[in-house]
This record gives sequence, structure tokens and C-alpha cells, in this order.
Amino acid sequence: MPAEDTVFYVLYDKFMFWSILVAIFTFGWLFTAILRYRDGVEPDTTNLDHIEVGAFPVDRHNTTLELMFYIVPTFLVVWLTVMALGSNSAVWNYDDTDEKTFDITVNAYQWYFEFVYEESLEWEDTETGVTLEWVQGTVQIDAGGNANAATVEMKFGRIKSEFEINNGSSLVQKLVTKDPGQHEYVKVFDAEGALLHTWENLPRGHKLITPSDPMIIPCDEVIIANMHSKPVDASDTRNVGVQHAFWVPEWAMKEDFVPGLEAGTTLGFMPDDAGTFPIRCAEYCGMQHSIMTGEVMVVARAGSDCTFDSGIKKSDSSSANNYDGGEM
Ligand SMILES: [Cu+2]
Repeated sequence: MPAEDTVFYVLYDKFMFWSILVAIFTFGWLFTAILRYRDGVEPDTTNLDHIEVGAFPVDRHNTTLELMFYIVPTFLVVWLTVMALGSNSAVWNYDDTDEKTFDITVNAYQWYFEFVYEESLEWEDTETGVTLEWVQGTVQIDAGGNANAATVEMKFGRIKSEFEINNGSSLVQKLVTKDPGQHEYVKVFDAEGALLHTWENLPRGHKLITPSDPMIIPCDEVIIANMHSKPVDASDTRNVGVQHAFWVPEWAMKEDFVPGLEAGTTLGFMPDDAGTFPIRCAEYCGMQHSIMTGEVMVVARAGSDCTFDSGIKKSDSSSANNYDGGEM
């Protein structure tokens, strides 16, 4: 979901187009007039004998042209306003009737974001050359497609384990019991310790906190992020937090955290490309506002990938991510 797909980017393009057109017309006219009526140039006075400086030329004017001076800009401004409001409704009154939704709560503190999973998310990297298969109480890790795979770290239930991938055999099989209610993962690293492949289960209620954790969300689903501003010290009831704003610059997407607003604010969006994108706090929120950053990581649910297959509007690049932005 790069910014060029978002409704705001399309809006920016349209405003830019009309601004340039109006500018060419206005400045063109201005410079023509400057050159034509500058000091030292004798004006063509053949038809100007009845023109009086400072008075509107009542007997010699063009009604149609003058009306157009009012009508055309009025239409343009009204149209741009309606279009701009339309982009808001695409984000705030998201249409999730035909789409799978994913609920997540985002809390803003001084000075970090916290992501609370309202539903579980089991995800896995794709196209890394490593595959996992779950066979009768075991996990089979096949690293045959990635020669760099060296070690595996995993956690199931409360048990963490680490082991090496044997030379000669890229297939590792381990006895595990999957528990969807637990935070569980399998991570494959290379010899230098760089992460190559992840399978992870984030259970309902799981919390991820910036800057060390990214906000992990599935692709091709309408993400409904409910946002709350929170005080660091919850025992002080007078403190209801401060204003923050969740901003993903690459998606041209922003929403405020409003202190004291019980229901919070909500942002709906649908990422369709896997990847990692920076998050910034876009509202000055105190001394360490500038370090209030994070990342959003768009992943594929385990067993699927991020190729858009729900059958809606993939070909229409202007609206691929804004399920409701088709008219823009
Ligand atoms: Cu902030």
C-alpha cells in the first residue's frame, strides 16, 4: 500500500493538476497585461474613446465571459471540495461489508505506541526459501530453498528452543504442540544471526510496543484501528493522556489520538503489499515527541500470500487500497 495507491495521493494529483491549469491561465493573463500596458507602450486607443479610468466599461463588455469568471471557478471550487470530503469518508466511513476485517487497538503513551491484538493473527513470511509444514504434532522446517539458513529459534507454549540446521539435511522436524492462545514463533536465522524467515502466532490480547516491536497487520483485510490516548500513570485519574497522531507517511494516512475520548478514534485502511513502513507521531506531545516512532509491518496470514484475490478493483490502481475510493 504505497502512497501512490491511496485516496489522498490521487487527491493531491487532482488538486495539483487544476492548480497548474489555473496558474497558467492567471499568470499568462497577468504577464500579457503587464507587457501590453506597460509604461512607454502606446495603447491601442481606436476603440477606447469612451473608456474611463476607474469605471466599469458598461457599454462595452462581454456578459458571457464575465459570467464565466464566476461560474467556472465556483464549479471548480465546489467540485474540489466535494472530492476532498469524499476522501475523508473513504477513510472514516470505510465500507467493510464485503471484506474481512481485522480489529486492533492502538494506544498512544508519552512516548510510544502500543498495539493490542483484538483477534489472533497467525502469519508467515513468503518467498524466503524456507517453508514450514505442520504434520501430526510436528513442525517440519524445510530450508532447502535457502542455503544461508543456519539456526532455528522457536517458542511453543512456554518452551523456547534453539537448534542448528544440519549440514546435508535442510529438513528439520520437531515435536510441538500448537496453542493458538499463546504467543508462539519459529524464526530461522543465517550464520550471522540475520533473520531469514518467521512464522508467528499473535494471540488475542497480545501486546506489541514500539520502538522495539512493529505493528504487525495482515494484508488484504480492512484493518480497523481503534485509537486511544493513555497516561503512563493510570492511577492518576486527572491525567487522561495527551494528544498524539498516528501517521504512516508512505500511505498518506493520519489519525489523532484524543485524550479523554472514551470510544477513541478509528482509522480504517486496507494494505495490499507486504512490507515495512515507518510510523511517526504527527502531533507534538511533549519532550520526547521526536522519538515517538515505530514501524508497521504488513504480513501474509499463514498459508496465504499478499496477492490481491478478493476480486475487487485490483486493476483500478487508484483505488486498490481504498475499498471506498473508487470514484476518486
Ligand atoms: Cu506522540
